[in-house]
Amino acid sequence: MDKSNPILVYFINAKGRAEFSRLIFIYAGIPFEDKGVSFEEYFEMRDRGQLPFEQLPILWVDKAMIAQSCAIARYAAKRAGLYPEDSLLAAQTDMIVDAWRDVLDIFYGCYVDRVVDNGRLVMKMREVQLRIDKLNDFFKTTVPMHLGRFEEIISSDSNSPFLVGNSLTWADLAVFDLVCTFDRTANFWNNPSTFFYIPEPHGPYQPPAEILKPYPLVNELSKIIQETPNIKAWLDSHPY
Ligand SMILES: N[C@@H](CCC(=O)N[C@@H](CS)C(=O)NCC(=O)O)C(=O)O
Repeated sequence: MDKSNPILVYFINAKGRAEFSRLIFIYAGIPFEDKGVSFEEYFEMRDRGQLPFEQLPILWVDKAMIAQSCAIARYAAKRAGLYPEDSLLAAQTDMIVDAWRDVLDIFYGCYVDRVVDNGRLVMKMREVQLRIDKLNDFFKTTVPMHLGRFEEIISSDSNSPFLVGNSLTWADLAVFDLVCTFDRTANFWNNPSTFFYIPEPHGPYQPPAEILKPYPLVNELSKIIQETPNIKAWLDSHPY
């Protein structure tokens, strides 16, 4: 039995790869500590060998630590009752969450390259124009392909607005997280203190408008989640 509140550690003021797990905890009303760290604190943790894969997010559960965003989210989903008990349904939700991870990997790849520097695997920021070119391709190709697949998957069961089965699972929150991230009105696109901000004169970058228009079922699903009291309160008070 887990005793204390889990502690989710990620970069301060960033949705990034931690927001999905936050949404799961928040949706289910599971208290957790949302611990933001600066880049300096991250480097310290990394150099002290405290991060298994030298990256964030991590989750502390009592004295145990979990790294990797999907593993953290899966743990949160099981604890929240949002991970199906049926093996096949569970695998179908895993499929969506793996796609969530693919999309975020490509999204981050628009901003950074992973390179070996001094014998260490690190992220290196791309130059600004390349970031913009990659983001344009990303929004033209990667995002519509994935949203289109999510739309098809929801439409395969006309009795349910959800991706898998007939109740909300962590897979729905994964897709919702992507929808929120690619919303052009999201704060971070215009906030110079965030990782995703593209500085002037090239930026700020704005994702295309009405990204959900061709995907009415994904849109409907997002609205259902957005109107859930816990999620609504979180979004209304969202700091970043
Ligand atoms: N596969 C990992 C990727 C984690 C990852 O890329 N974390 C980034 C932030 S989103 C990081 O810690 N970057 C610091 C670095 O690698 O220098 C996961 O899904 O958690």
